[in-house]
Amino acid sequence: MFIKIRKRWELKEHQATSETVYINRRQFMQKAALGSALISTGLIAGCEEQSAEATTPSGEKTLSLDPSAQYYPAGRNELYKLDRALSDERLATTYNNFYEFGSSKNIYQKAQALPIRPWDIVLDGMVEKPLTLGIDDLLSKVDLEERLYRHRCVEAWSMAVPWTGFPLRKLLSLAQPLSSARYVRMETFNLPDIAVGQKASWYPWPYIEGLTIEEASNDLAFLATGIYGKPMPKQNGAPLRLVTPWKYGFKSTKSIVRFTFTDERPVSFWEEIQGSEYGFWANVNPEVPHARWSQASEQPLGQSDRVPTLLFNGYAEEVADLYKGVENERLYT
Ligand SMILES: Nc1nc2c(c(=O)[nH]1)N[C@H]1C(S)=C(S)[C@@H](COP(=O)(O)O)O[C@H]1N2
Ligand SMILES: [Mo]
Repeated sequence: MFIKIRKRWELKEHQATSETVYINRRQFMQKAALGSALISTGLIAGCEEQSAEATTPSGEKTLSLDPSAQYYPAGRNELYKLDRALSDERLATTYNNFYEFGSSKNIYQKAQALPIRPWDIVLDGMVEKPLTLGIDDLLSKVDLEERLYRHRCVEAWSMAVPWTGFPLRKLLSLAQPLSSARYVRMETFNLPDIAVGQKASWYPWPYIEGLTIEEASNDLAFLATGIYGKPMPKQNGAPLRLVTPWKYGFKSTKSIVRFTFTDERPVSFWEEIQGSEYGFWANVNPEVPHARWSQASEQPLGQSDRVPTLLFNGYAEEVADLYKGVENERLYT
């Protein structure tokens, strides 16, 4: 029996607000029943201290198994500067949101079940050239770079991390989108036999998110394949995850399998669950509170003091122009 000793930097779950409080009582009871079933079969992780470097059941290190290890570390693009210290690597890779593996933050062990090879990515919809390509093929076609970005979860915790990846538009251009396409819709895997959270049928799986073509073409919109100079850990969205640092973290779709070009605004996972609280645009704004909490400040992982939240999470100069002409929409939820 291991007793977990909480470090000073660890956030207790109740100190960060949760996206899931909306769940109605019936769903909650189902969830509670599922939760206690998992506890009684010993499947709930988190009673012991674990290394961030994951190990497979046979004891091999997952990171050394990643066939893309040769690309890391990639050179840093110095254009992307931080106003704060980087978050601790262990925290950023063990305090996660990845509902496919459960709604607690401590899903990193369960996420190790995700098979990340072979991994095909489909580009379809309103394109000149629909295509499917494997992640290793994709990696051989792009130049990886490292960028230091802030990340702000709608729950009001934040981090600052070094992502490795490439601009989203580099991938999208491979499919030659039609000029009539206005949005790109992103989809995560759907593997309920592997991802225990996807057995929860009250969620609208698979996880869906969307951006306008203009947002997706912005320099900041990044597809990350790694973090901290290494291939992406599964819990952070291996092998390919979106990073849009001016938006709340739920926009940054993990473990993407499909990009679909469309002229209809995609309805995202969280929007479908609770559209009054989670909208399409979801740009960070300290002055627009969430329906159930303030967004004025945030709790950086590993820090005891909260810090003020910045408009567009500090990226206004890069992205504010994207929202000219749509000022009347709910841009900040
Ligand atoms: N597929 C998928 N992507 C997801 C989520 C998720 O539950 N499933 N959670 C989102 C939320 S709310 C946040 S804050 C970030 C968390 O990324 P991290 O765990 O790497 O910090 O992932 C986002 N992407
Ligand atoms: Mo989030």
